[in-house]
Amino acid sequence: DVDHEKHSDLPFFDLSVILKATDQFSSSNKLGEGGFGPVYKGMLKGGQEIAVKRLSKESSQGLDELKNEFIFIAKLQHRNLVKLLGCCIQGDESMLVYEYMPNKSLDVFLFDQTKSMLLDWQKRFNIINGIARGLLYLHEDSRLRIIHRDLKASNILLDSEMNPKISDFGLARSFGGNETEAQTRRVVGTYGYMSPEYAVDGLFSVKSDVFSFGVLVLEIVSGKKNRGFTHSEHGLNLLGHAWQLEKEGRSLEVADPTLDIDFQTAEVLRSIQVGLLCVQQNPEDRPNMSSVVFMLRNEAESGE
Ligand code: ACK
Repeated sequence: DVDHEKHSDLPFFDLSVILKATDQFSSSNKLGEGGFGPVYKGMLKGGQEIAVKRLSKESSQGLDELKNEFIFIAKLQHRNLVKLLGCCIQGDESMLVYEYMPNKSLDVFLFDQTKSMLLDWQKRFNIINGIARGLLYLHEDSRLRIIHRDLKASNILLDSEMNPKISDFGLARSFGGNETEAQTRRVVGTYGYMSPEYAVDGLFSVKSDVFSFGVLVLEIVSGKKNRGFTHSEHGLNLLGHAWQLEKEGRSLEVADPTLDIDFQTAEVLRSIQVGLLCVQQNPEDRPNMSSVVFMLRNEAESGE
């Protein structure tokens, strides 16, 4: 498996190194607020740029989430997962240190009018594919078998070439053996991306991640944020629109029609169809991630 390389020696950074790299967590270095605390940009002595997730002291659930993230992500290496460089636990400071992603999150790109123009269809399709592969690795690699549980546009980071990397493993859970489904009383995640069975009954499985992935796909194709349980309706509108345009022999501009995007019909239709399959009400009707990757790849290769 070329995507997988083992994390052999994950370093423990000295607090003084991190303080220096982040300019003592100065406010001008702050990237934003993450699940369990603020995230700062920094630079190591050798020039490598880093992002430091610092546990905020008010966050009671935070330490659990930080540990959870460390335990899970330390085991993983894949080109579509954000890379953990190490951690720093000293005194009352707990931090995780990541490679810095210069293009921030997909959320920022997708829903900002000027930035979204930079996302042509090729890039969008590459992002959809990358997320699918990262998720497939989490779900089906026998060493991992991880459910992310909080897949959403703001948890997808973009590298300098606009390749997507899944981040934020604070809520991830692993499932062992034959176990495919679990239930929780504390429903955590993000409304709009949550599958109905998870939002209503707290039931989660790989299929709840598949649902969130479907929402993401429809958002990436349409450039529009989804809210609530109207995804399939939204997706069907898109699909109908795309087919209509195709019949009329016009180029597809499924996203904002004011954007001048050169859409490739087959890939757009395929992506919308995959998105729609993923957001079906019944978890058993949704495909697993290997089918998703297969369906997407099929089209990408025959389209070339
Ligand atoms: O959407 P953003 O700009 O990208 O705001 C969030 C914020 O920190 C809280 O999660 C950003 N962020 C998180 N990890 C990284 C990273 N490795 N590189 C760059 N930005 C990051 C994220």
